[in-house]
Amino acid sequence: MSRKITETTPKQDGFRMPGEFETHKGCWMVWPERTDNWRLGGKPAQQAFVAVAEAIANFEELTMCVSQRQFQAAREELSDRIRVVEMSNDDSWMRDVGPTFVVNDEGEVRGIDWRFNAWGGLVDGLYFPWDKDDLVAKKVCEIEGKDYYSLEEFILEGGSIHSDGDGTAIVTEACLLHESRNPQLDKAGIENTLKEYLGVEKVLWLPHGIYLDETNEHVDNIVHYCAPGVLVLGWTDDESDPQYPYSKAAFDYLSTETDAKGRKLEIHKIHIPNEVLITKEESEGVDSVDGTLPREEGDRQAASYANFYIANDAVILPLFDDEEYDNKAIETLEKVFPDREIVGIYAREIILGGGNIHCITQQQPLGK
Ligand code: KQY
Repeated sequence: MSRKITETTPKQDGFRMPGEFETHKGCWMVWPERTDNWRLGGKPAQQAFVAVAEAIANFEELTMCVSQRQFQAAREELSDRIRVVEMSNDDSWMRDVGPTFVVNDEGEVRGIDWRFNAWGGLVDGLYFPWDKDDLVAKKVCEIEGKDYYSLEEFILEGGSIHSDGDGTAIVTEACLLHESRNPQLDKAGIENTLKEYLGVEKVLWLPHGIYLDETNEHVDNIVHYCAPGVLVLGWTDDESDPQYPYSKAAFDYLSTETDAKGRKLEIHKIHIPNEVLITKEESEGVDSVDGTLPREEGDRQAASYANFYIANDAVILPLFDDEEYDNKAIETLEKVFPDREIVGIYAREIILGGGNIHCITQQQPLGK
């Protein structure tokens, strides 16, 4: 049985969002099949999702949510250790549509069901409608028997927040203050909601995320908390790249800030890959549909190595077949995570859909 909680907040009840680096019970994903977002009927993306799911399943439980239409195909493609459950959906971004899990000191786990509007609703959302996706968080909590906090009015995607599990959250102004999310609230109102629901005392506000990120620049594409006080930051040395002022502003801000516990932040720069541009063939493989963001030949993708997933004992890292930067990203993460295996997955087919490995996964903490 799951109970929907509307009268209290996680902070009032003694819950906090743990860091992704804390121990997981498992991970949730959704199977990709939208032909107006994924090329060739979703087949290449499905293979990339299988690679991610199997890599994660080496370290923790993995549940794949699949529409009725694709259930049998997904079941065939995935190994038996992966649980496959039927769930209607509008697309496959579990980070954003799934619950944000919170824990208390006794190890009880609850979910948060934010409102979801497909990254901007009727202002600049990425597809219409999104009603099935808006039910995913609640359904995951029901399946797991977890009580969940339900926000009827507050729009938020999981990829737009990171928590250090120790009192600090990090977000971008570009996304959280965008008119398409919560225009009824000012910055202080948004910050207060984050503090109440994530159980944090301090919110760090980066001005921007990754250039051309169609989510209005989610924080999970530019930085990643690796431990309390330790972050990786998507970076470029090329001052003529439009990404440069975004990353430089983030670096300058983080260099002078402290977290909720008064720590100075340890920042590890991780260079973005060379430009990833949609090819003619890739563009032609995507159905063109009114109301869905087009995927045109030559469009630059918001590719970043910061969009990795921290699993139990491993980091699942997107790679781009980039001779200059793939190995450097691996080396940086080997230093930052000496006790975890760094598992690289060729992720071009995922970034072509508008996100990466972190965006398609959602961890469920172990609790007790
Ligand atoms: O979190 C994300 N990066 C999701 C992006 C959605 C893209 C839809 N085309």
